[in-house]
Amino acid sequence: MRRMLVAGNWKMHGLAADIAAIAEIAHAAGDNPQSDVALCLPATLIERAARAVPGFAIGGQDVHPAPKGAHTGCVSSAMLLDAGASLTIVGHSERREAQGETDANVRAKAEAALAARLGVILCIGESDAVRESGQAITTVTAQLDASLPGSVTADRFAIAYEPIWAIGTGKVPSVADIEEMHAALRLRLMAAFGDEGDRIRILYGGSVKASNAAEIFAVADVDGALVGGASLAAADFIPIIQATR
Ligand code: G2H
Repeated sequence: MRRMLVAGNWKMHGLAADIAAIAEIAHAAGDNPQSDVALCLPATLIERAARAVPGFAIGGQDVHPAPKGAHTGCVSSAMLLDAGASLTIVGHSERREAQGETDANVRAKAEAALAARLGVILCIGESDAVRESGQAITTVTAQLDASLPGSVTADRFAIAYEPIWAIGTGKVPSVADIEEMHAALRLRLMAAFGDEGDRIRILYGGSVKASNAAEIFAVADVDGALVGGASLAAADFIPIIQATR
C-alpha cells in the first residue's frame, strides 16, 4: 500500500506574513496522519517556515545539479537542506517552458538531490496540442523515461503527472484519462525499478481543489496530489488533505 502524499507548490507566492497559514496547514497535517503532507515554498521562505513548524515537511521548488559554483540565482541541494528543506520539486512545466529545462537537466537535478538525501517530486506532463493529437501517453512516458534518475528509493521519490493544459486553468482530465496515464506511468516505473517502481507514488497535479480532490484520489494509481493555487490558503488546502481519508 502506498501512503498518499499531498504536496503544495506555492510557486512565486509567500512572504513572512504567510507563516501563520503554513502553521495552520502543518497542524492539519498532524490531524491527518493517514497521509503525508508537504509544502514546497519559495527559497526565501524555507528557513523561516522550517523553524516555525519543526517536523513538518518543507520543500524547495527547484535545485541546481551542481553542489556549488558560479550559478547566479541558483540554489544547491546542500543549501536547501541547510535551510531546513527535506525535499524539492524538479522539472515543473513552468520551469521546463520558461527556463528551457530539458529532460536531461531534470534528470541531473533529481540525481543530485537524491544523492544529497533530499526527497524529489519529479514533474512530467503533456501540452494541449499533444493531448489533442492523441500522443499524450507516448509523450509523457518518453518524458518519464528520459527524466528518471538511474536509481531511486520510493520513500524519497515521487512522480507528479501534471497535464500542462490543466495547470491553473480549472480544467481537469477525465477520471478515465488520469487512470490511463497513471497506469502507463506505473508500468514504466516498474520496468525501470522492478518492485520498487510499484512503491513510488504517482501524484496528479493540475487544478486540484477541495471539490474534485476526493474523486481524483479514488482513481487507481493516484497516490496524492501536487497542488498549486489551492495550497496557498489553509482553508482551501486543508479539505484536500482531509480528502485522503
Ligand atoms: C500545477 C499545480 C501545482 P495548480 O502546476 O503544481 O498548479 O494546482 O494551480 O493547477
